[in-house]
Amino acid sequence: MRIASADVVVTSPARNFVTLVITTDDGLTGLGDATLNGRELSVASYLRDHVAPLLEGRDASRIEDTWQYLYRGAYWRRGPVTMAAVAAVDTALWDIKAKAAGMPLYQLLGGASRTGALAYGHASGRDVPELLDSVRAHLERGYRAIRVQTGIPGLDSVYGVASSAAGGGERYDYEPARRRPLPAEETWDTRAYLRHVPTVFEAVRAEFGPGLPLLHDGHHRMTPIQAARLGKDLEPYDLFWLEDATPAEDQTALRLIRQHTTTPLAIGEVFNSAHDYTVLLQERLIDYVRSAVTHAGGVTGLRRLLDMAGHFGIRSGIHGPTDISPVGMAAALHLDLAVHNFGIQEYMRHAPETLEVFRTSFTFTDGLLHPSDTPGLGVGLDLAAAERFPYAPAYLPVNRLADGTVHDW
Ligand code: GCO
Ligand code: MG
Repeated sequence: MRIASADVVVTSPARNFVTLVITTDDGLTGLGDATLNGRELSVASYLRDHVAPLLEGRDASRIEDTWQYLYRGAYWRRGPVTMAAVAAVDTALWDIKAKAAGMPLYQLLGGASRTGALAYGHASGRDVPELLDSVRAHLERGYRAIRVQTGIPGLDSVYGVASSAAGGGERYDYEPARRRPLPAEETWDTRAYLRHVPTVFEAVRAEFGPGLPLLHDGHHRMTPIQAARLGKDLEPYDLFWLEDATPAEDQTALRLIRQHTTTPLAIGEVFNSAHDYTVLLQERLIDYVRSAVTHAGGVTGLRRLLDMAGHFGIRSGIHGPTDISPVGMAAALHLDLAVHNFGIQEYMRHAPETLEVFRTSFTFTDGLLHPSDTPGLGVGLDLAAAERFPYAPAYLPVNRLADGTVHDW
C-alpha cells in the first residue's frame, strides 16, 4: 500500500481549516487536520512545498517511520507549524491503517477503556445573569461539565465571552476568526479580573449546586503569584480545573502556583511536543495535559505524551475548540476512548457550515462523546462543499494593557 498523492485542502466553512488528504495506490483515503488558527497558510505551504513530495511512493503502513522521517529528517524540530504538518500526515496514515483493517481507530489503539468521553462545553455571558442562562442552555443540550467565562466590569471584550447571548453564548470562538485585514485589539486588566472571577463562581455554585464539574480558562494572562491567588480564591468552588493560568512556556512558573493552591491545573494547548511538558510532569505540577492531536504531532505524538503523563498519574484534557477541525476532533475521540488516563474532552460543537464540509459520525449522548464504529477516523470530506467556502485571512485578537503595553491574549 503506497501513497499515491498527498493534497492540501484549505477551506473556510465558518472559519479556516487546513486538511491533508492522503490517497493510496489501492484507493484508500486518509484525512489529517493541519489547522493552525490565524497562521493557516504557513502549514499549508509546509505540507505542499516540503512534505508532499517526500510522501509520494512511501509505504502508507509505516506510520512510526514516517513520523520519525518528518520529525528528525527536517533537522529543524518542533514548533507549531512543523508539528501541525507532522500531525496531519500521521493522522491521515492512522485513518488509512484503520480503514484498511476495517476497524474504528480506537481498536488499533488498544480498544475502548470506557463507553464514552465526558465532554465540557463553553458557557459564557457578558454578565452573570447572561452566564447563568448560558449554563442552563448547555445543560439542556446535554453537557455534564461546563467551562465558565464572563465579561469583566470595565472591559469591553474578554476572551471566551460571546458578544451576544444568541445560541446560549456558544459562538464566541468564531469571533476571533472573523475576517479582517488586521487583528482586533482588546484591553486587559488583570486586577479587575482577579476581583471579579471568584464572585462569578460563587453565583454559579449558588445556582447549580456543588456537583456540576466547572472549568475556567485563564488564557495565559496572570503572573505566577496572581495565579496562585486566583487558585486559592477559587478553592471553595471546587473547580475541575484552572487552565493556562500563566504563559505556558514558562514551566517553572507552575511550581509557585502549585505551592499555594489545591485547585487542579491544566496547561498545554500551545505546546507541540512532549518535551514541553518534562518539568510539569516529572514534578507533578499539573493535573491535565491540554495538547491537541492537531498541534502536537498527531495520534502518534499525542499517544506518546498521554502515556508519559499517565506514568505520573496526570490525565488528558485534549484541546477541542472549533479551530480544531472535525478531523482533529475525531482523532482526539479515538484516543479519549482508548487511553487509561482520560480526564475530559473539550467540545464546543462546530458550526453547521463546518459540518457540511466535514461529514462526521461521532455522537454526543448524555454528556459523553463517542467516535463511532465507522472504520478509520469516521470523518469524510466533501470536496465540492469545501470549494464553496474560500479561505479569507483571519486573526486572533491582540491584548494591550490600559497604557498600551502588549499583554498575553
Ligand atoms: C480553549 C482555547 C481556545 C484558544 C483557541 C486559539 O481552551 O479552547 O483557549 O479558545 O483560544 O484555540 O486558536
Ligand atoms: Mg484554553
